[in-house]
Amino acid sequence: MIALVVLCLVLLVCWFRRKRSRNDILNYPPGPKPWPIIGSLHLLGQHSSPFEAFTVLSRIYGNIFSINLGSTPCVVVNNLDLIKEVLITKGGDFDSRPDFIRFHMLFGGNRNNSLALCDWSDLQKTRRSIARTYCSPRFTSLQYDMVANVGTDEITTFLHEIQKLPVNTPINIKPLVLKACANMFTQYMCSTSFSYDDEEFRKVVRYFDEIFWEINQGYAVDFLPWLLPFYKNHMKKISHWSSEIRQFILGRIIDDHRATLDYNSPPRDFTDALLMHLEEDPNMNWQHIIFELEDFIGGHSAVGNLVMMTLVSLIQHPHVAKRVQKEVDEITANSRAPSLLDKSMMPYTEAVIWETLRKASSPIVPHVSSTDTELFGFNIPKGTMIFINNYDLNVSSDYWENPNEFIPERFLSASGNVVKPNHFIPFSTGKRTCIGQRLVQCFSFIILATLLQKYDLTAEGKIDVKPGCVAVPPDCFKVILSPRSS
Ligand code: HEM
Ligand SMILES: *[C@@H]1O[C@H](CO)[C@@H](O)[C@H](O)[C@H]1NC(C)=O
Ligand SMILES: CC(=O)N[C@H]1CO[C@H](CO)[C@@H](O)[C@@H]1O
Repeated sequence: MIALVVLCLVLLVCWFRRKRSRNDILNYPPGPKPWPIIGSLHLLGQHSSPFEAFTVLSRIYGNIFSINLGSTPCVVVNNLDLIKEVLITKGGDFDSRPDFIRFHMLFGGNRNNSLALCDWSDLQKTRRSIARTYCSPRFTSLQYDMVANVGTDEITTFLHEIQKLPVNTPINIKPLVLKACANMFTQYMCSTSFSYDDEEFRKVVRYFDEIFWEINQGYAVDFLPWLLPFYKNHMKKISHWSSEIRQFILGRIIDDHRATLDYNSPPRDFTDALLMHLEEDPNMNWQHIIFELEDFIGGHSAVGNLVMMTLVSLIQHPHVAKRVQKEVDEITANSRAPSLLDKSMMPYTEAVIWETLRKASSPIVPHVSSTDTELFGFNIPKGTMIFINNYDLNVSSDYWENPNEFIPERFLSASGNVVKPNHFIPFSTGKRTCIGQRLVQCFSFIILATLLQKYDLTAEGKIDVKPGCVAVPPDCFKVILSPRSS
């Protein structure tokens, strides 16, 4: 008890000290007056997503405002000009990431091990450049063809597995979708895939998905680190997931690869490229390789969850599903399976994925200023957390016609090509933009086109998805698959 009181006093003192120091800053962005200890966290609690709260607050304080979350000073930017300033023009001043304890737990005790959650460094530059060739394969490149082949092979297995499940009754399809995605990723990046019945594989795919959900959640402890003792079990669970994943990747993927690596031939895949780089670059160590591979293989959960989100869109909008089916029927003449190479001729299907991403408007991982800087005349000290409110970019009627409706056609030009407006940045932009976006588009397309070619999709009752989030919970809604009659 005494300890608690002392703790509170210390926190209060810190709070007053900090408040004074932030008040001393000239031209700091305006914002709500923080409460002791919790800052303005309570203002977020009243909304279904923090980004909804940010949008509401921006109507009061303007497009750039400050807010203290716990003891962390944050600035929220809400319009396209400001967002581009943070991500592109001044990208170098805002290239750090938040220092949440959870992020360290997920990556072997140091978030710098993670590509997405580390601060910027020369190492990060190197890691991004190795990843680019493989994880952002360009149309018509060797890698793109590999992605197409891997997709086609895996989808055959996936359909086979689906056919083992009952039709016309609600089934738990997410684990299958995730396993298909995981195999596409491991086959493409590591030339290895796993049986759907493999118990270790099943477990690791589940852990990856738990982590993906976890990263997409906000927790009070992120901003109130002194709550940590109450999260002890949670943190233990997180490090358990990630250490199991690490063992799997080492034991079932890397060991084999290393044994068969031929330094005199071109790399067979991403894993080879990483291992070869280890020999050449003194700044790269064994840990970095494992973590980088783990990060990228983990990308499959993002794809799987996006596929699930898109299934929700299709179930909620049967006329959209019908149009996708029409497109896939026409392109395949009902005589073969769709493949990645059909994508450029199936703009509507692609537009459905973009529209799903728009509606989900998943938040961009927060950035942190790595130096004292300024934004449109406001001073931003080093260490300020910057929230990019891309939720506003998706909801605002300044940017979209009928923003609340699901209209894939908004991404189609008059001549039927896919067009994305400049203000649509679901993968962010600039120095720390998403590296996996091309793989996302390729693999999600293949899975969705294949499912829709074979099945009508429905669900029992209404499906609820969390707003402002591209993740669905590890245990989520069920889907009814009915073989198409025509
Ligand atoms: C639905 C799918 C996905 C969405 C919506 C998405 C979106 C994003 C966003 C918004 C960022 C933050 C960029 C920034 O801070 O400016 C990001 C970063 C990143 N993404 Fe993705 N992503 C997806 C899938 C993937 C996949 C499949 C991979 C890997 C194959 C991947 C790899 C990365 C990496 C490595 C970063 C960190 C880059 C850095 O901080 O330097 N993402 N992603
Ligand atoms: C992470 O990397 C940055 C940039 O290199 C460095 O300043 C920081 O101290 C590192 N953090 C940890 C916890 O190692
Ligand atoms: C206009 C529009 O589509 N708004 C959506 C933006 O994203 C949030 C979060 O997912 C949705 O709730 C809105 O409907």
